[in-house]
Parts: sequence; structure tokens; C-alpha cells
Amino acid sequence: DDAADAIVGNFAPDLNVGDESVQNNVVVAAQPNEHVYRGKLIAGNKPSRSANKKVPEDDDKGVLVPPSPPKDAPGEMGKPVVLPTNMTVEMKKAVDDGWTNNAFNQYVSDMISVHRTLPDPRDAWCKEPNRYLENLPATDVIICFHNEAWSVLLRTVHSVLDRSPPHLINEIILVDDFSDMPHTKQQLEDYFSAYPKVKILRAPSREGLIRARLLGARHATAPVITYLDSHCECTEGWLEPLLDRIARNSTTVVCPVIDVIDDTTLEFHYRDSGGVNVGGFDWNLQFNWHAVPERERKRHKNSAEPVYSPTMAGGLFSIDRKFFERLGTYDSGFDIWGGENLELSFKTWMCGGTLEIIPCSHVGHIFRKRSPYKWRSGVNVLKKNSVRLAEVWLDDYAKYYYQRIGQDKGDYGDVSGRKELRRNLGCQSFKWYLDNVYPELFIPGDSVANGEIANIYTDMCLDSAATGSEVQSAVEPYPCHGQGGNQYWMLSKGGEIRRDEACLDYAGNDVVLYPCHGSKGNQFWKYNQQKRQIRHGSSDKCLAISEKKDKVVMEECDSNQLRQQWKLENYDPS
Ligand code: UD2
Ligand code: MN
Repeated sequence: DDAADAIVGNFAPDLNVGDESVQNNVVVAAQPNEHVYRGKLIAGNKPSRSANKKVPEDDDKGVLVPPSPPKDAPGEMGKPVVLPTNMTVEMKKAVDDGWTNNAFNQYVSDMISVHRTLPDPRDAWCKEPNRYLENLPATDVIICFHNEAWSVLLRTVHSVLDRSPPHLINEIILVDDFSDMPHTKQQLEDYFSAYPKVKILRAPSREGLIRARLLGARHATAPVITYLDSHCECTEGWLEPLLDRIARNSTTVVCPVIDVIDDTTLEFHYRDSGGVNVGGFDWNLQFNWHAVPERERKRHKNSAEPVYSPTMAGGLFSIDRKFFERLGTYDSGFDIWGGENLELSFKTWMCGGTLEIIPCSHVGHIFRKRSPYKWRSGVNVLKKNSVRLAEVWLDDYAKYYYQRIGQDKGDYGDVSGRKELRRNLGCQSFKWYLDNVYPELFIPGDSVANGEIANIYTDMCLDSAATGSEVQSAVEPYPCHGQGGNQYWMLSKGGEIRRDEACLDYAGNDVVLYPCHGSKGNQFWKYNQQKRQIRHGSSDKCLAISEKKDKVVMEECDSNQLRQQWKLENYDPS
């Protein structure tokens, strides 16, 4: 039902272009004094225009000379902005509204210049002479947004314009995914009419970020496509190291280091090269971060060199446009949010490319603790996307994801076109990917049991809502529900009871989940199938449910005690 669907799988830049309201901006006029947006002024802040004044330009390359905010203005050099504790009632309401609408502190963002300065986070290695090729390909920068805050969106765009060599930016394509905030309408067009490189595309209905990206890609003409989220800030020299890798090999897909812009203070925290992480995923098909593995460290002399990454976070990367097209871009059946990052990661590696994180390139991103916008009602969008992904790319390993979702795949639509794409590309197997690209990943099939751990006496299961490997999280008894998820566990050959990177751990107090350390001790458990006991290594106690049936506890082992008896799903010690 949507135009974007028609473009999937390949690029057809000439298709339907006329149907969308493309703003080919011309320089009309503007007064680039937009750098001081203060507090609640911003909501109704209209960009000032004066019809006949020409915008200052850099050598007619269409790039404005950025206004430079005063050094002591809020947030300069990436410094935090802390609001006073004695706010007026109006101010407090404005702050709260900002949080409600955006899931970050919009009020603080509005106080900061849209041209604010940032520290230069680059390692000296990055700035050595002749580090990058002289003739780099230009890129289009595609930024999709659904109801992004005005000051944040503008700062994203200005950070690209202000900190990229003009000749390397062909166009900035803003894709409005059917926003309904007032400032995303005419005000946005008026504002960017002063910036000829900025083009605005409007999705005719809510597409979700994946189809919105495809819509943008259809209008891209530069040799390289760069995607950014709509709440980013590019730092000095972010672009050249990305384009350099693609110039050297067009099948290399590259991601900048993603620095954290604090959601409360907008402080820019950057990671130095030593702290760079690479991407992974777990069997719930969630993306996660890891330290650079030893085998990868060994490949490098300097920690600022590009590092291989099994996956990408998804929002910020550059890719050769033709290579993206060859890989079949994204699955347009992916709705709203999620899954596309792993799809692109897997097929990049499996179908002849490489995925790298480039420590010389830094872009900040506001990480949020919740999603501020509406998803679809009545469908589990993320699960649907993930099932499509698993069906097409995971081969037999898909079963591990299905165990996590209690085998309930739901209606995931038609994936035959995507399977055909994979066949035509002649890609490697998922096993090849795991063996060669992500050997660190724990494979559920290498475990002696997987599924629920049910207490015989109570029909309660070991349950933990922890996701990822938070440092210490509770494990509790909960009625068995048979749907995997929080009750899905694996008993590894090494005696760990684990889910992804989190291991059941007992250090004398509560039974908790702790990041797996692989050295047995407090994380070592032994199952005796006859006695149905789970005996703990270092304490020699047995796992039990408390008499009140409300806690997971450790007790002296007693083979007559039913509260100490457990059934492990799919237990097979052979
Ligand atoms: C991460 C990625 C994001 C995407 C997502 C998985 C980073 C820093 N971010 O989530 O880019 O890969 O994982 O899908 O790697 N948007 C729309 N339409 C929608 C929903 C979102 O245009 O229906 C826009 C949104 O305004 C934003 C971008 O898509 O600019 C990403 O959304 P997000 O910021 O909510 O995702 P994030 O960073 O949690
Ligand atoms: Mn984001």
C-alpha cells in the first residue's frame, strides 16, 4: 500500500520521484543567527528570514560559514548543561513536556546552539599526513526522522555541514516519516530553504525507519550513502576516514564510533580508541556491544586502526551505494524499528563484504531509555522483523531464536523474495559467519540443556527479566509460562546456567545473574538427573525454592527435599 514498498531490493532512482514532495532548495535568504535558542522560546521559534539577503557561502559550494557561538554559551565544547533546581512552575512544565515528547531533555537541547563546538576526539594516528586517500568519493547523508525535536534535528544537520569538507557532501536528504509535530512542516522547509544541499522528502504515510531509509536511498545519487539518526552530532574529521575505507574497497561497510550524548545534560562523552567496542548480538536477536576481542586486537599495531565488527548498531554508517543495492538494501517488510541492523550486518559479511568500526570517526548520538513515538498497535513489530530475519539468514540456527519466543513465530508475511535474493547472491552459510566472524558467540546447541528450569514441587520456573549482561540482577521463581523469554536458560558444557552473556551466580547471598566469566567458581553448577538436584560448585549447596515459594535460595543438599528438585528442559548430557 505504500510507495516505498515498490522500491525494495534494488535502486530505481527514477521511480515515482514526482509523487513525493521533494524540496529542491534554493538559496533564498536567511540570517544565520539561529545559534542561540533558549529554553521555552524554541517551541514557537520561527527561523528568521529576510528576503533579499544572500547567505554567506563557502566558495559557492553551497555551504554556509557557520556562525560561531560565544565560547561560554551553554553546551559549548560538549559540556553538560545542568538546569537549576529552583525552576519556576512554567519552566518545570516545559522541561517535563520536553521529556515526554522526546525521551530526552529537549529543554536543555533548546538552550544549546545548533552550531555548538565539540572537542576533537581523534587519536593522533588519525591526523598523520597522507592517512587518507586524496580523491575520496562524495556521499549523500540520509537522515530519517519521526517527530524529532527541532533543535536536535537542526544540530544534526548543521554538524554535518559544519564539520565535513563541502566537496564530500553531495546532499543531505531529510526523510520525514510522517511526523505531526508542527515544526516538522513548513517551518522546516523555510529553515532549510537557505541550505541548497538539504533536501526534504515526505513519506506519504508512516513507513517506519527502514522503509523511510529506503525512500531516502531512492533519491541518492552520490557514490556513497551515509545514514545518521536524527539526534546525532558529527565531530571534526568524522567523514574522511569513513569514505577512505570505501574508496579503497567498495565492499567495506563502515561505522563511526558512536559517542554518547547524555539524554539529560546533552554532554558529549567521547570514547578514546582504547575504549572502542564492536557489535555482537544475542539469541533474542538483540544487538549488543563487546570489547574488541583478542584475536582482533592482534591484527593491529595501533588501536585507532579500523576494526572488524560482527554487527553494526544500525543507525550510523556509510556504504557504497552500488554495493548496498547489490546486497538488496533492506527487507522492506521490516516495519517501524529493529532487525535491519542485523540483516545488513549478516549479509555484508556473508555475501562478500566486511564491516568495520572506524575509531578515527566519531559521531555522537542521544541514546534514549524508551521509545518516544507510537509503534503499531496489535502487532509485535520487533518480533515480526526478527522472524523475517531469522527465516532468511539464520539457516538451522533460527531455531535458537524460536526457542526464545516460545516457538510462536506469528504472521511474518512473505519472505520468498528475500530468500531468492540470498540464493542469487551466492552467500556463505550462517555457520560460516559464526565460525569466522563471530566465534565468541555462545551457541545454545553447545549446551547440555536449554529451555525452562522448572521446580518440581511448585511448578515455578527460574525467571529473570534481566536483558544483556547487567552487572547484577535478580533471579526469581515465577509460574512457568512455556514462552521462553525470561525463563529461557542454557546449561553449558562448562557448568554455567546462562542466558546470552549472563550467568547464574552465587557468592553466599542471593542467587543473581552476573556477566559470565568462564572460570567456574561461583558460576559452576552440576545437575544430577536422578536426584534432580542442581548443586553449586564453590558452596556445595543446592538450588531451591524458599518455603514461601517466593525466592530462589541455596540450601544444604537434601535428596528428600522436593523444593530442591528441578527439571531441565531438553536435558541431554551426551
Ligand atoms: C538503533 C539505531 C537505529 C536503528 C535501530 C534499529 C543507532 C545509534 N541507532 O536504535 O538507527 O538501527 O537501532 O532499528 O545505531 N524513525 C523513523 N520512523 C519510525 C521510527 C524511527 O523515521 O517509525 C527514525 C527516528 O526518528 C531516528 C531513527 O529512525 O532518527 C532511529 O530511531 P531511534 O533513534 O528510535 O532508534 P535507536 O537509536 O533506539
Ligand atoms: Mn537513535
